[in-house]
Amino acid sequence: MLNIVLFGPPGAGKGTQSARLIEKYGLVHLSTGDLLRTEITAGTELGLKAKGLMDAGILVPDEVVIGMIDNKLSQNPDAGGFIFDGFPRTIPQAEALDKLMEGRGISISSMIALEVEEKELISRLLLRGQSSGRPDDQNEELIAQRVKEYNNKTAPVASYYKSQNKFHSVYGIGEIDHIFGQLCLIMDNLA
Ligand code: B4P
Repeated sequence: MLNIVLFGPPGAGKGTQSARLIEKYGLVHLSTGDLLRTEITAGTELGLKAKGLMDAGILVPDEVVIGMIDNKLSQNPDAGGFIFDGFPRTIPQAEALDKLMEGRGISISSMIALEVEEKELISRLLLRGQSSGRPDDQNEELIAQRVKEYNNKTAPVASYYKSQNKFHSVYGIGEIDHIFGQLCLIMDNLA
């Protein structure tokens, strides 16, 4: 059973590559960003609280996203494996994920990081903002704030998986198909 954490800064290509990986490997996709946006669209209390933080480029509280992942794991007892996209984003989230997996007799196989320089992230997200209308993709200052949040709170999560010898990385600039091929090489070696 493959359980993969797809890692990287905002705009690195996590969502883009997850869509291809789930199709090829038959995994269940768990994106905390997508789950939070679903709550916002549905106008739930959780969504209302998360919206202000997300629109400001700030991470939502750990207990909120950990609870969402716990629910989704319970809803998919027969999954052949999972891709975690945008989760864990803090060390407490990584520790909680290990516990949630352990309680179900499974574990994370590997973290795969997409490495992309900040200049490229900003131009990709501004471009996406023109068509998606996502409030957090609308201006350079806001995107820089998300990258800052990533550098402060999320980048250390890589060390958590390095210390477990589960860390791999791929250069994330270039053709989407080529990057997908590099990810598949790692996935096939894990299988
Ligand atoms: P997310 O939805 O995870 O947002 P993201 O990081 O911007 O998405 P992603 O990185 O997947 O985008 P992609 O590269 O695929 O999070 C949004 C917010 O939700 C966070 O800021 C936070 O507030 C909150 N949140 C989510 N999870 C949380 C958690 N665990 N804890 C706390 N808060 C949480 O795509 C970017 C663009 O690049 C696309 O337009 C794509 O087409 C393009 N692209 C992709 N690959 C490319 C390539 N190789 N070349 C050129 N363009 C490419």
